[in-house]
This record gives sequence, structure tokens and C-alpha cells, in this order.
Amino acid sequence: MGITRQPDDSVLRPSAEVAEALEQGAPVVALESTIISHGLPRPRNLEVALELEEIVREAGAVPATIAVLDGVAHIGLDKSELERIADDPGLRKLSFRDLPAATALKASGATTVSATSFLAARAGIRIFATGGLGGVHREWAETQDESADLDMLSRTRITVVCAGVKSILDVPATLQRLETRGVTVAGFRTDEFPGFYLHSSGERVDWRIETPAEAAGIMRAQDTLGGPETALIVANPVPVSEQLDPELHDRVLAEALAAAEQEEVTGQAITPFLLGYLVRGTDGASLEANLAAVRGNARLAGKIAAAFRRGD
Ligand code: PSU
Ligand code: MN
Repeated sequence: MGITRQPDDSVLRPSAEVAEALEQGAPVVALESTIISHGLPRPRNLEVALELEEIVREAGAVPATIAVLDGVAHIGLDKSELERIADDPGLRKLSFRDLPAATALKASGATTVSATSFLAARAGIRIFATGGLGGVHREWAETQDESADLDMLSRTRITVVCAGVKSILDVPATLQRLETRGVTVAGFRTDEFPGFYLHSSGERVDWRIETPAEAAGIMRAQDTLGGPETALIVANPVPVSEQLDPELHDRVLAEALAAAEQEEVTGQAITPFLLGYLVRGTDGASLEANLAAVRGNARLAGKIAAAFRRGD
């Protein structure tokens, strides 16, 4: 018979600032690192990583960017660690299932929404900001490619502030999966599910909230009700004034999907491939829309964290 090991916090390394904030119950917002390493072009990605942390601070919370470095899950990175995430072209993309291997084999990698949600919740962080979630890919019937993000959010008590799911995906199918898996979705000042680069995906959401305090109230109700440890998705659209031109979006996305098929891009590589194609194919306009979305999400997450802490 093998030896059963209990979970042990020595696998996590919170930064001094994050450890102190968590100990005091101060608001903390987790940020993922895959968007930095695989989702945004260099060298802009480092600027963005630093800027997002600053936005979270301005909103009244402590930022904790999460990544695995040499087998250790860092909860909160310093500047040189952020540089490593932004600069290393060989850095792995780690979803939840990769964490045991990365830990045991002392590997380094950026964490996706699934891995970041798990590690954040494990460290005691309740709120997380990103750009767009992963979801069901358009070729699902052939590939069965559904992001591990959805599964993790159906069993992790975390609030994810995002601009919907990436528009490269099958959005209605993704919303259906979230419904089936019991993940609560609320639109922030919108009745429509956001479309990542676009203000709206055209799909409806059942719940609309107007304030960070309402998000905090839903989080408290999750705890009071009990039951399966599911996530809350706060879907926060990019403002119409900062969205990508919808026509340009649709045209370049169609080209990107065709190119991915032609070049037989599959698995983990497909999301970075499509995002990169959109940046080039729109002359950087998709990047600006993506950044506007992520900035807004970091700001709102900071405010929700502060409201949750105050008990608003
Ligand atoms: N949001 C962005 N850019 C990104 C991602 C999210 O604005 O690059 C990343 C997240 O880390 C998400 C991942 O978890 O893309 C999804 O990858 P996949 O489809 O392979 O599960
Ligand atoms: Mn996938």
C-alpha cells in the first residue's frame, strides 16, 4: 500500500505582501500568467503585467499574479519574476492537470484560468481577474476540445471577472456547458454576455448586476447556501467605444480559423495561435480591445474584493 499524503501548503509560495494581506483578511485579487506569456505579444506583455497589478492596487486590493517557477507555485510575483514570465519564449502553459507534473519535475510555466483558479482558491484568494475564459471550441464535434477552465470553474469557489469567453470559441455551447455544470453567471451592467473583443456576443445572460456590492452579495449567498463549490462569473464587457470593429473581427476571425485548420494547429497551441493571428490580422486593434477588457476586469475585481471584505 502506498503512503497517502495530505495537502501541504509548502507547495505554495505566497509573496510577503500577499501572505500578509491574506493573514489580515485584506482584499486580494489573483491574476493569471498565461495571458502574459502566451496571450499577448512581447514586449507589451510585461508592461501589461505591471499595469494590471497597479490597477488592482488603485481599486483597493493586493494583486497576486500566479505562476509556477522551478516547481513552486508562486502566489504573487516580484518584478524579476514577472519579467521571467513575460520574456521566456519556452515557458510552458500549465492547466490544472499539469500542476502535479510541474511541481514534481521542478518545471516552470504560466498558469491558465483553470490552474490559476485552483491555486488561488487553494491559497485562500476568492477573486480573480482575466481577459476571456476558455470554453468549447468551434470544432468540438471533431476534436472534443473544451477548455479545462470550465471544469475547474464548476468545482472551485472563486469569482472570475472576465469579458466573457474568447470569441474564437463556440459561445452558445460554452454558455450551455456553464449552465449544465452549475456555474453562476452575472452580467455587470449588461443583459448580454460580453464577446471578449466585442461589447456583446449577442447571447443573453439571466442575471444582471449593477454594483461591486451586488457581486459580493452573490458570493456571500454562495457560502450561505453551501452545496457544490462552484464559481461565480462576473461578465464585464469592454465598453463599446473600445471594442474591436465587429466587421473586422468577424472577417479576421474567419481567416484565423481557416489558417488554424490549414496548419493543423491543435490542443494547447490553438488559443495562442488564434489570438496571435487576430493581433496581426487587425494591425494590433484586437490587442487594444483585449487590453481594454483586461484592464476593466482588473479594476472591477479589485472593487469586488474590497466590497466583499467590507461586507457590503
Ligand atoms: N484571456 C486572455 N488571453 C489569454 C487567456 C485568457 O485575454 O491568453 C488564456 C487563459 O489562460 C485561458 C487560456 O485559461 O487562454 C485558455 O486556453 P485553452 O483554450 O487552451 O484552455
Ligand atoms: Mn483546449
